[in-house]
Amino acid sequence: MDKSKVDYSLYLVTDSTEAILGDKDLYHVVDNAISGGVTVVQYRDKTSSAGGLIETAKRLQLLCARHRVPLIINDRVDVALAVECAGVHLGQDDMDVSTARHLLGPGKIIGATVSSVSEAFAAVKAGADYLGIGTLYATNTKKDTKSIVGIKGIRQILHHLGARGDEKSREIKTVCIGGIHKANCQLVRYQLFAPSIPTSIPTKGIDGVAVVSAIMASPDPSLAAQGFKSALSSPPAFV
Ligand code: TZP
Ligand code: MG
Repeated sequence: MDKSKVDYSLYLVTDSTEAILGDKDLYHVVDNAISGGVTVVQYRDKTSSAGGLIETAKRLQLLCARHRVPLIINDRVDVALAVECAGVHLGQDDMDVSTARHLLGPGKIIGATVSSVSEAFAAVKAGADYLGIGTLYATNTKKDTKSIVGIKGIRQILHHLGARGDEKSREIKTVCIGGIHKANCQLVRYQLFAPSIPTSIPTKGIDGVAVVSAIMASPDPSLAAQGFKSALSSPPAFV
């Protein structure tokens, strides 16, 4: 995998809880979601033991490798190393990005959750490959979310990365997360994907949307992913 070529446009974060996955099979859902157009998969599981995480991650890694879609492990550098997947996603309370980089080496993807301009610059400096910016909208999927940054907050972070940063900040990949559904993703696209205010200042658009429930809880994850793909690639109907 060449990490510089990863397409972040539709980033699926898994959730195995009853409230979201229900009685569906995790692998079946992920397989269908990839068939529908998901471009990155993050395995996020807050309850399994290390052994359980590794077992599931190994199966997901086989599945994702078959589709040539990168698998990222949430929180756990040790699990990412054990299953030799594409990389890891770290929150502000997880292992710090520079230590993870030291352990994983230059070829693995490291993503970092950020909610502010200062966190974004710190993650870039520490060697992150992409930023998960959020929480965009309040969501039942993550009730302990630190801050709701909204469209305005995300635009501010993107603007600072694009205008004030060095080359690494300007080029870092970004996805937004939190409360994104098919119905609002065109608006998100319109407001965040391309800098919509004409300006001479070099600013940045977002590279993708990260979603949990809109795909994982769907009775038809493939159709749900296809819905995102078409919403993200067609111009919004309301402009
Ligand atoms: N981090 C910030 S919000 C969130 C995570 C993992 C959950 C987003 O879930 P959903 O169902 O797409 O709103
Ligand atoms: Mg975490």
